[in-house]
Amino acid sequence: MAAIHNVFGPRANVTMKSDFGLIGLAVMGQNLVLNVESHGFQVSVFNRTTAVTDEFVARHPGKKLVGAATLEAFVESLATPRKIQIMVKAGAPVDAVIEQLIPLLSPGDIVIDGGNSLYTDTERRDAYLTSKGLRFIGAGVSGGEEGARKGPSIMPGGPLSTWEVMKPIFEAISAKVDGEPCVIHIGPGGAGHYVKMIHNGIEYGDMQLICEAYSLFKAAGFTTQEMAAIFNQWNEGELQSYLIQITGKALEQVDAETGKPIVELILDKAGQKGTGQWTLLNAAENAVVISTINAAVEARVLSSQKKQRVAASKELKGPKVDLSPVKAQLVAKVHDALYASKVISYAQGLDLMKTMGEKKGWGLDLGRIAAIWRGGCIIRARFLNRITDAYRSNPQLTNLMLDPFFKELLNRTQQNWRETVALAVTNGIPVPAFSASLGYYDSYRSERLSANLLQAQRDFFGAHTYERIDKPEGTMFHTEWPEVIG
Ligand code: NBP
Repeated sequence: MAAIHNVFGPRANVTMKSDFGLIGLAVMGQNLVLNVESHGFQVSVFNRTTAVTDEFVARHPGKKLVGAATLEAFVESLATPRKIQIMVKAGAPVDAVIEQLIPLLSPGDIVIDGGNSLYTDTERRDAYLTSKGLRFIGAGVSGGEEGARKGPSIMPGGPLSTWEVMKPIFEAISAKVDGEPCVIHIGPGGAGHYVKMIHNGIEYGDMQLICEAYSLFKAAGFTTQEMAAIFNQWNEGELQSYLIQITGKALEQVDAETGKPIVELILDKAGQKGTGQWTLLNAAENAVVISTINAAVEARVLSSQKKQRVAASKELKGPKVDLSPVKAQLVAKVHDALYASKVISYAQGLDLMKTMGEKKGWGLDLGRIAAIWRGGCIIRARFLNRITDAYRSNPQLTNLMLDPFFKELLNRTQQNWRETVALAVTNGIPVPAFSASLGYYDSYRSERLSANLLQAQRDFFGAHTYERIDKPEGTMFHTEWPEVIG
């Protein structure tokens, strides 16, 4: 028989089957295992590199962990129907693990992919595993290392009947807010991973907006400690959120070697793993505007072009930065710009989820989705309660901006928001997400846009026709435009 390492003693519990199995003991996998185990479940673990399994099990003596050196031993150690969560690097590794598992499993066993998989991959895997008589759940798990250990927000997609089997474990290990678990059945197929993708897109937006606030404060001459105090104070108010909280803490952190704020020593090149770009592609495919998230993804791209930026900084001119006349009012102005832009970012993300949910027939409940983001995940924030309330009072809400609470918020903050964007533009400070959000807001609230001229242009060069404001809707017209030579 293949090796099974059991912390209870040589053979004491080998016959006792585990409630749950997890494959992939990197940072997320290890922490999820400890979380599941801490709720009274016995967990079997497997990692491609066996030394990692050995080391992990050895580091946690006395816990109900069963470490397996082979997949065969791992599968054999689980109670049926088996519940196996894969937490390996997204992409080809997930398919590789599934291929290895299939011959070892029995009909009705459940495979859960808890990584950041592309929802279309999840749909493909769902169909494949179903054709093999197996059950599949594609679950987005948010909250990073800490969330995985203490309670993540979980977004599972798949058949309702499979969710019912997994519900006790998922509800036990998820974060809780006001006694409610931060996990619901999102919908069938790829719905869970899709919603996790949107969550990540919104996370990109939130992070970029905070960084733009920081760049304005920095340009105005606030010290890093003063900025930390601003974010700490904001975390006590309407903007209270995990990302504001960690921003304050990050700004406070001093480098042991130099005594300088660590943030000021970190190279300004942002990384990304792809979920933001997936969100952009999906928005483009569905003709939904997510300009704030778009700006956030593109800001990371431009940041990564450090060498080009350094060269351009010596060639391309900007204005002289002088925010001193407004420094005293800047905190209040930027606060409102951040809050309003954040609302726009969520409005856009929710619009995309609504559009895709309807197209795919997923039956997404946007209010309940916002509710499970209140705890455990990176975008957890006080104002998510307001989104839940908005969709509870009007499940058909066309756009979050039109909910009474958010409408009042935007009406109240828009002047400071405009002034912040104007100050940034006048001083040459890039605020692509603040300004993209404002552009969306102003476009959305415009009764008449400049698309009349655009339609004229289209009809001019391509005879694409147009409608008229003084004729019935749907009646198309074409003008014989003058010929243009040269
Ligand atoms: P990684 O994404 O860094 O993946 C490392 C794990 O994948 C290791 O256990 C590794 O085994 C295993 N693996 C690889 Br790589 N290729 C494999 C293959 N062909 N067959 C079997 N195993 C393979 O781990 P992570 O950061 O814990 O993330 C796990 C998943 O959770 C990812 O999808 C990630 O996007 C998602 N996620 C991560 C976070 C986070 O904060 N890190 C948050 C939310 C979601 P080895 O030890 O043998 O190399």
